[in-house]
Amino acid sequence: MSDQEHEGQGGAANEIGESRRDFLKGGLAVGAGLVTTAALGCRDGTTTASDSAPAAAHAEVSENKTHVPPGKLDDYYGFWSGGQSGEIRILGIPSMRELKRIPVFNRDAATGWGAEDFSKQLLGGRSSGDTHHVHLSYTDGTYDGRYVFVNDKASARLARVRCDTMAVDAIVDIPNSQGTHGIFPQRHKTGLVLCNAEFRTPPNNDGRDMEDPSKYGAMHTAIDGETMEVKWQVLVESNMDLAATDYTGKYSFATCYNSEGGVNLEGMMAADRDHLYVFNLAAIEKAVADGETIQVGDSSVPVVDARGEDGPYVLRVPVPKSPHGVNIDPTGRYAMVCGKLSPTVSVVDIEKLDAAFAGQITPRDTVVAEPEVGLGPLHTCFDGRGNAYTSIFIDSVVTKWNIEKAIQAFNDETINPILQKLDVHYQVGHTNASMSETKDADGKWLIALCKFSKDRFLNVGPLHAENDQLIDISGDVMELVHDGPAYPEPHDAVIVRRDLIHPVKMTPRNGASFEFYERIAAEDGVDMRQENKVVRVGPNKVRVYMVSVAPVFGIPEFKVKTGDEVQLIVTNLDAVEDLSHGICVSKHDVNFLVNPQDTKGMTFTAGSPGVYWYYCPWFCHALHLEMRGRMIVEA
Ligand code: RUQ
Ligand code: CUA
Repeated sequence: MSDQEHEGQGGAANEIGESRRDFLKGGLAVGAGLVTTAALGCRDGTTTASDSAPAAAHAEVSENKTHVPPGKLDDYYGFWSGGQSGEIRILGIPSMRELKRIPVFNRDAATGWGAEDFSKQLLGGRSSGDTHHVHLSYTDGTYDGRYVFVNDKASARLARVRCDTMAVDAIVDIPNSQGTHGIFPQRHKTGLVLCNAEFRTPPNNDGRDMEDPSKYGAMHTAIDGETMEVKWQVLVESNMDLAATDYTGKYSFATCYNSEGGVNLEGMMAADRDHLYVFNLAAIEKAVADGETIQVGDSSVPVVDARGEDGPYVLRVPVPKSPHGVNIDPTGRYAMVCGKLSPTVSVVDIEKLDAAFAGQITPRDTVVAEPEVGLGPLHTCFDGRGNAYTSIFIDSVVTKWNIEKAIQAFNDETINPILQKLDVHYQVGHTNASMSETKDADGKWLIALCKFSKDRFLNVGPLHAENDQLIDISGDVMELVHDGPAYPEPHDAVIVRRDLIHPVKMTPRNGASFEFYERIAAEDGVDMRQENKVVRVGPNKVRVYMVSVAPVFGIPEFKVKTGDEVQLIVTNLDAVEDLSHGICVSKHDVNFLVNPQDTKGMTFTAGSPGVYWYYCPWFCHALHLEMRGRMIVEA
């Protein structure tokens, strides 16, 4: 047996697991040691689940529970962020089969996204992104199946995916912001999507105040989920991490892990307390309506300046240092703020926030529980039965705890709210449960998005798969049922009941992409569904309109001149489910997908004189290989 095989077996794997924990714990301790280790105090980090059954016992269970027989459908859609890939992925749950990738901020060769003209215009010349948080639009506290929203941390953008076509239809640049990280839509209706800037910058970031970080700030931005317009921003003094909204439309939330305003690690970890920002949306919108705003940069977006002290717009609820996730329980009553550098979750009673805003109680009085859940708590999700599940990064466990008991335990140390700790493999970031972010949390499945997989899969070189582990939470104890290797790096995921999502099978000829091509065709007086036409629109500019019906393109050959800018616009007239075509022009870096009833296009420069075959790259027909034509480039 090779060394590698040894690592896959129980004993060796555990040793390696422990050493990784120790390694990561060490890193954190060094950081924390700069100021204090008190916040990390109570656990040594080696305490992990004893409740979990040995790995071998799981194998059988796993097959039964996640196996979806051939031809059968999953019960849930999982929407996964794709992290550095800049995309969104759709998985079926519980099978964990990957069903689709939706290109968002990335250039995708399979579909042409990012090079195809509509998407290229949306991306504004950029070809990468960093997606973290995927959330669906809501009505009345549950998913309404209309949109998916996702952030781009790299370029401070928000994108929207239409759930009927599962394609992006809008991308907005967020002004005055860097590191857009936490986002969350309102839950009472498809209202605002709130977006947090994680990086502090000079508000007017034009060369002023660069050397004076005390003047830096960060924006909490409200974008209208229907129009995708940036409505307003609130300027706060400290950076913001994760976001959440309540269930009534009254508040939004942001965790703040750098209330110190530090610009290096030491500075960011100096204070033992940071806070949860609570934004009073009605007060902010009144200030915007009354013009009590400031001008920042050259953006026309109204900015409410809420830096410094608590006031009508923002409340700062003190929580232990460097909080990360904030999640609202399905009853809408509690906000769970994960400690990250503190082994606790602070439970904020949302019903007490009005009194705190009115100054009748202190902001800290809204904290009604602070259970100790393990070392490095990051995110919390719910089963709809009064229990919470917190991902614990350093301990590599998911901790299940009872919310009511945690509240009782706040005043009675004899009560233990912790129900179970389950080992995950390894270093879990986000965790989420089926319908957990809605009032319909159903407590069936939980996903643990582990950042490291090491010995869990065949070694494929230095870059390992992530390990998205599926856990059955329908019973009294959590049971690990599946290891899901994933290309890096899903940050967050939501699990949505399948009856809430209604994708179409044929592209509806409406919406932003369709209108984009319609406008162009209207200029040339062309009916894209009827005509095959080559139009010279300028001395060096040609538009080629082509329809496709399996297995032929409407134009078997067309002529252009070397150096011409050619815009090739193809309409797929097939009205047959799954009958996608595409077009690839040899040696011109042109290759894009056209789904049934859709229109897509790409612009390129005609190369040196010669014959260039174009062909359909999607297997569409018995005569698919014959589906091609010639572009003749003349001198
Ligand atoms: S963050 S691992 Cu980008 Cu969602 Cu917490
Ligand atoms: Cu059309 Cu292959």
